[in-house]
Amino acid sequence: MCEALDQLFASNQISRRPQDLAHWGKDRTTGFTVAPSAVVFPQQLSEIVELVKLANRDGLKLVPSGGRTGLSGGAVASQGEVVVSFDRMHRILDFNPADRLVRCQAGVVTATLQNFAVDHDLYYPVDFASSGSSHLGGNIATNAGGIKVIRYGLTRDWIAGLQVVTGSGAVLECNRGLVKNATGYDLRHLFIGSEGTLGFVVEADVRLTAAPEPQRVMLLGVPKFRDILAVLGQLQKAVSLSAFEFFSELALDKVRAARDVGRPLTDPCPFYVLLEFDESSLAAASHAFEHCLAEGWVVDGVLSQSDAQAASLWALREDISESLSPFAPYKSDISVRVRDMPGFLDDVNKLVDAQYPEFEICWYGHIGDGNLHLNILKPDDLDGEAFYQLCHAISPKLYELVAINHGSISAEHGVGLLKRDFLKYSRSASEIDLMRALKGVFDPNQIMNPGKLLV
Ligand code: S2G
Ligand code: ZN
Repeated sequence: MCEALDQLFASNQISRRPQDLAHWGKDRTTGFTVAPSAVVFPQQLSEIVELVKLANRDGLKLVPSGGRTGLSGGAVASQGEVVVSFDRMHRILDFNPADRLVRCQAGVVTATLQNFAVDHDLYYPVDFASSGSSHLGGNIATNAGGIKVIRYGLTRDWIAGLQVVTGSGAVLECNRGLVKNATGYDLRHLFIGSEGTLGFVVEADVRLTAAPEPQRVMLLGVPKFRDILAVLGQLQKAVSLSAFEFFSELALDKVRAARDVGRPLTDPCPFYVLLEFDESSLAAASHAFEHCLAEGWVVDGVLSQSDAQAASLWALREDISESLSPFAPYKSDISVRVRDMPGFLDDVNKLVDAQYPEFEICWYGHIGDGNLHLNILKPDDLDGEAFYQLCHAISPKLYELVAINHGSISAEHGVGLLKRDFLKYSRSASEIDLMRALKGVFDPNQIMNPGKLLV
């Protein structure tokens, strides 16, 4: 046990209680051992700096922990690491309307930031199902995407400044909220998406934008997977989409069962598209819908008539993840360029049908930005470990298809522990070597989130 930790943190800022280690030592990923040696709750920058220096001196390994909503094991401590929770660094420190910048501690919950923006007649557009629990620091660590990427981009696009503590204890103030800054490498963008392997994100300058005009939601029934892209093309020509999501009938079944809600359309349909757009372009959206209907790409549809109805339609999509979790799904979070989607979809479907004839396969995701979530549901009669091994063993075939399409084996959930062995399907050997070299520059003693992203 490291006594130095107890000198650095007050007794109420450190725990070795088994229930605390079990709680803070993991995220939402299943299948990995959870075995931290301690969890600490820093409350200020100086404690993090001293902790990093202590870790370098005494060989401690540190795992950053935010909202613990991760899905690739990025915040799992399985080998005696010290979990560093940002639960107590959760304040919004400053807001400047002239710059539309909010200075946040890493532990600010995403939804808190979203609500802060609304209270100041502005908008923070990065949104996803777990925003009520996820921390801004974790969103930055994985460059979180979510449901509005098609119009607003990803977390990376909204971070104007970052305060980080590197793995060697240096404090960096990256970019300081500037719009323009042409003074060399933008280190901010190295830390965004680094999954806690280069250092800690401590504070961020977050950009806000003008609130969108009122939005309308359409939910369409699409019989054929590949026609979803024809519908996307038609709608994109007609309106400015703020979201273009899809999900399968099986996903809807699981949400309906979990939430006890009715069908959105009269009859079942193999796939559904949920799209959102500016109310002012309703006529154009309706015209595009009629065209899709005439082409047979769509067989039915519903248009939100109220905010409440829009929210209930969105819930059918956003509740999928939670509704599937009782089935311990083996998750894939893959992306290809939208132009490559049709052929990729065909190939993946052929693979999935051939490889998993006996498994229930659940499709959903952000097809508008090329991101598919493929969840293989664990059969009741199959042991979890056996199921995981079976799926993990077949993953290379799926990732071969991703590689052929120059896609990503992890579109938004990060690599963490779960996808680490498959990084080579998306990144070249020279890229991986350079990432290892960068890790050595920022974290020379390999104390930061060991085993995640890079082996
Ligand atoms: C989504 C949420 C996490 C999951 O619903 O878009 O990113 O379960 C997912 O896949
Ligand atoms: Zn997603």
